Amino acid sequence: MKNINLEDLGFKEKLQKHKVANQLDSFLIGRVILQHRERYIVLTERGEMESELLGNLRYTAQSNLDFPAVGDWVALMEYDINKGLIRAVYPRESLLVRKAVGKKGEKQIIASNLDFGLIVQSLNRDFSINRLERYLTICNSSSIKPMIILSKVDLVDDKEKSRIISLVKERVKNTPLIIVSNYTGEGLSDVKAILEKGKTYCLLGSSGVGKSTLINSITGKALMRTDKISDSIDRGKHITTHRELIVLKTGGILIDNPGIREVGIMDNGVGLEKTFEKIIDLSKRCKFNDCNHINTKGCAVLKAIDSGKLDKNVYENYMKLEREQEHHTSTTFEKRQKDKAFGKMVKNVLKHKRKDK
Ligand SMILES: Nc1nc2c(ncn2[C@@H]2O[C@H](COP(=O)(O)OP(=O)(O)OP(=O)(O)O)[C@@H](O)[C@H]2O)c(=O)[nH]1
Ligand SMILES: [Mg+2]
Ligand SMILES: [Zn+2]
Repeated sequence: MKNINLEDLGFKEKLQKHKVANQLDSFLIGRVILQHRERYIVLTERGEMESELLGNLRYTAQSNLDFPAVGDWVALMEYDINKGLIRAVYPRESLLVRKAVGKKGEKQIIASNLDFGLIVQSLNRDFSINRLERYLTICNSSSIKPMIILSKVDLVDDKEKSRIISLVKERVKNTPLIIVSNYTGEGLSDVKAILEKGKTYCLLGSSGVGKSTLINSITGKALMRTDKISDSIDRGKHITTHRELIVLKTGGILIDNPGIREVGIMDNGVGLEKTFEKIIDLSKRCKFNDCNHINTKGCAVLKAIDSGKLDKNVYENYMKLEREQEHHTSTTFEKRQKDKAFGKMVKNVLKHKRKDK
């Protein structure tokens, strides 16, 4: 099969420059299409290579962000037929991250070098406007263009369908919206039409919304495993277990993703600013310099809520995400220093106490 051309894989001129400037000429270049713990499948012009990391890469890595991820371009050498050793990760054009589950302040890579995030929610029961804004925030903070796909339209009536569509249009501006059904085929041609050659699209959304089925419908092949049983059984189960990059014959690169249960945001501020532009504009117009926009009398944001110019639900979701961002990102390093200092103080106090006795 694999006579892949690097342009179809999303290769950009910048990579070539980096290759020359960093003495990576003697290495092959490829893109990570699948990761399974420390094994990577890298697609190159010579085909797929099952690859591992060279020691240097492993030992110099400072955090999990330094390891290759699906979507990364890497420099590698073929040490045996279709076996590779990865020497370096090329600089990333974009990186989609979320908060690592259960780990405070730690980021987890979703995928890299993405152009678009395809946020999928199913119209029947997964739909949540607040969660949608959460996904938009993580896309916006990494300069990845979001697109919204509402799936399983075959499962809702017209009334419910239009209710959700108007809600989305009201809350989310300037973002393409496509309604699909993998069962009836509705909207599939619209999805195909947005996919451009050489551009990378990452599917994002909860488990069971039909991400993998959508890839299968688009390619017309059963490439991805999807759920065979009724999705009302065993809701907690993930069907897709790892990320995988698929190059479409018709152009475009899709990354399938296991359903995300907790979309913890790790924003640099840009994501929230872009997603909640209206609130940011209002807060800039607020006459108080140090306003918290929570309970100050005469606050421009609060006035807008009172007059109905700003939806209270939007405001509440913004505040929630903003608090979350503060909590996770008010530099982890600073926090650690603080905790350490605090820890020392406690220890000293305890020592003194003991002496006193
Ligand atoms: N009614 C209906 N069911 C669908 C549609 N698309 C997918 N399904 C069903 O939804 C279930 C889950 O589909 P998947 O494609 O595996 O979902 P997923 O988003 O990839 O799930 P994870 O891999 O766990 O993240 C399967 O039973 C599909 O047959 C659709 O358009 N309409
Ligand atoms: Mg799946
Ligand atoms: Zn204010």
